[in-house]
Amino acid sequence: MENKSRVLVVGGTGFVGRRIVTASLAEGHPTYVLMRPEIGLDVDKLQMLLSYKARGARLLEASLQDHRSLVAAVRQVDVVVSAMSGVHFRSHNLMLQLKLVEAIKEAGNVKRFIPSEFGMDPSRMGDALEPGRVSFDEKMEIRRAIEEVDIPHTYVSANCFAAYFCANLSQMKTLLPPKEKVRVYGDGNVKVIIVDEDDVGTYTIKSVDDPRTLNKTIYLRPRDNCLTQNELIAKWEELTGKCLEKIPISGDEFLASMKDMDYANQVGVGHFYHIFYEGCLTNFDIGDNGAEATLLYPEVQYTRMDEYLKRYL
Ligand code: NDP
Ligand code: GEC
Repeated sequence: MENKSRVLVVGGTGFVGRRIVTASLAEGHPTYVLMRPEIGLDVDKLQMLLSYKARGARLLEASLQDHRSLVAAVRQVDVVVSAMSGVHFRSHNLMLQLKLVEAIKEAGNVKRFIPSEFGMDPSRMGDALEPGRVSFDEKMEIRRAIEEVDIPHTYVSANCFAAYFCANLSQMKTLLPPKEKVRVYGDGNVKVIIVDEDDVGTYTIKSVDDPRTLNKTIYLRPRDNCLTQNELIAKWEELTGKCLEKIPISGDEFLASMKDMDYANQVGVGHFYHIFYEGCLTNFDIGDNGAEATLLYPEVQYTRMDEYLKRYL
């Protein structure tokens, strides 16, 4: 335990953050979780933080709005992982990370910073559609702030979280499996990558003190989870023994559906379009500035999607 990096998780009660905390504890890192006074009466958040403490984590009280408190928190650790919200139907707050970058800069001791990304590679999304592009633009702005002051970093490109893309067979506006009909994007043969969110936590934590990931992007590409929508649908049909009616939807038709949606779902349509029509997760090779997580950490037994789907039966 002595030679393990001390890890601070910011956004530790969030959807990805809680998995990063769990992975950090499991890996034996001295684990610190930011406790924000702004949580107020959010009893669920506080209970979650207390459960981390019971499992051996240390809670550090600090606010992103209070520079001194943040610097004091950051000074106690070697690694900072941010999992701040970046999903528009939750409380999108990525730009607050600039406060964290300022604190890390002043503290001067942090050996690795992992900003909140965990999705598509924003550096490849320069031509992304409005309004969804805002989150990529914001993630790039955070990258610029990090690189400008030479903070050692790792960017995690986690592809599609299974909770949002797997059991719903990649249908929007629901997280549950469709019962009769499934909308198929184009010919349904574009390769996408779906990752169990627990594995996102595991690979992220594996990378934090790895010299091979210093100032690089790690891409999570579990081989068996590189799937087309048709292959995903077939897995569910196999598990249920039931055949679904497939309704193909052209790219133009899908994009046109944006106009009747609220803002958060307009963002979603853009993201789905880039993933399922343009193939933005798989249409490139990982270059010298990147590394593939399952090759770096072959010891991790990642979850396959047929296994993940079983919990929805
Ligand atoms: P959540 O919506 O669960 O929020 C995470 C945390 O953000 C919260 O727990 C909270 O921290 C913090 N937060 C929210 N609002 C504020 C605020 N006003 N001030 C300070 N902190 C705040 O985030 P997700 O886990 O959904 O998203 C994390 C990342 O993962 C994002 O970058 C997102 O884009 C990405 N993502 C990728 C997906 C994919 O399929 N690849 C799917 C979903 C997300 P605290 O714990 O301190 O309260
Ligand atoms: C795969 O990369 C990302 C995915 C990313 O870089 C950032 C955010 C996400 C997704 O997490 C959930 C959101 C968002 C993209 O679209 C998802 C979504 C799912 C939005 C609206 C919906 O109705 C929806 O239904 C499942």
